[in-house]
Amino acid sequence: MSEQYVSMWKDLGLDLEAHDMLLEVLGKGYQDIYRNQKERPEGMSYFDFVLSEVHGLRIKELMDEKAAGRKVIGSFCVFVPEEIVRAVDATLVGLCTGADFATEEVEKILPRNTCSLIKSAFGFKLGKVCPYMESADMIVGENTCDGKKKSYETLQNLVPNLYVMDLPQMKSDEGRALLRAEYFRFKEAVEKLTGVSIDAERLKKGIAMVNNKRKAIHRLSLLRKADPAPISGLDALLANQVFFYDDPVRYTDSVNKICDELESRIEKKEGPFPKGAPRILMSGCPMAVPNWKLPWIIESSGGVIVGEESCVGERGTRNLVNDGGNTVDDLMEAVVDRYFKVDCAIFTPNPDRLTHVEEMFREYKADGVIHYGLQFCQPYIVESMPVEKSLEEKGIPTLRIETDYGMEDVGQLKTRVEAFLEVLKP
Ligand code: BJ8
Repeated sequence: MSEQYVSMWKDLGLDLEAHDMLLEVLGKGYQDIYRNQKERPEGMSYFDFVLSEVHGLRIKELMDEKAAGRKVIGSFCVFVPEEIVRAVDATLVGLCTGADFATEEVEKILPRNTCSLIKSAFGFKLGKVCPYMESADMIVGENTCDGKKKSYETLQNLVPNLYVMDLPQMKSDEGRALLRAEYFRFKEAVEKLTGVSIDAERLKKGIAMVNNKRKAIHRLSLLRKADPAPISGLDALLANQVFFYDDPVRYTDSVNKICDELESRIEKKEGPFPKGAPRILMSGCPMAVPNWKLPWIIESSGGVIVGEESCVGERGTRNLVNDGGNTVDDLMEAVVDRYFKVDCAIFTPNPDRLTHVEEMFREYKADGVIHYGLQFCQPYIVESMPVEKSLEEKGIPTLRIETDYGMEDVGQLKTRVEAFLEVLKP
């Protein structure tokens, strides 16, 4: 990324030296993992560009929006409803949580045995290297897992603009009522932040924009049913990750263009992996940029990932908001209905997730499931056991992996993944 952004980063209060280091590591990781793949769809050049400008041009766009009076809202969770943010002409961005940074500093204020995702958010803040966090006018935390919920009490002291959204833990009528009340409270908060009052027309527009984005990425997902899969899991993951950063209209167009290309690849039976390569469904914790470790291990060992049962994947993108209502209240109810279906492991009990993993396994014609749990993530690690049990009862091979953002366990993980892929071979 070029010199032209230095003054912007300085104005945002970034630590330029640390930020340079981060960009260097990110660039190298991207080169090694992404650019070295074979037979990538041409349309992925768009995502190469987005990634190369993720702290540059995209931040410049956000700064331009702010200069024009629009607001930027940062989020850590797919429960933050983008439709409501769009309805006030604000922009929702996912905050950086996919890499270790300033770990020593983080462990002075959070226990060492906190999951990497939470530590990463704090590391980017303490290390002053996340331009998204620094440009946000409001940062939304959500009471999901205990780690996040409690760490927001500490984050409150580090950022001036944290808004905490309460979330239900049970799929009951009371749970839905809580989500509904919280979404109305959030609506009021963003109206206050922006000075824009949401009417039905605005909310409908927001819903349409986000629905279109979800339709496009879901179209891409469905194309991965083909054998050979027309796109690698790494590239599909990247498209899912960029979902949280990019301009939504441009993103939708770019994903649809790739889908057109993938359709013609499917006709020609082309793909980055040979027909018959072991097909993997990933399930578990979300993988934020640049967390590509496990997918890279799987695909460099000859497996192809054909789906992600994850918030950076289908858990985050399945289901659209019904845009048929004509009043703000009707449309808000539809927003609540859509998000209340998200089957995050913070819910108890959470039987829908077990059903979805199995459905996805069958729909994407996978040969096995790899469950990815971040170390110290209680909800997903505890739930990985019933997931494994229910899959194995149906004869579906499953491998449970627990890891973090460090690279120390790459060799060991590779050995386990290779052995699993061997079992899946016909
Ligand atoms: S809806 S998955 S994005 S909460 S990995 S921080 S759960 S200890 S990220 Fe999530 Fe929303 Fe749920 Fe999705 Fe806690 Fe686990 Fe860490 Fe996690």
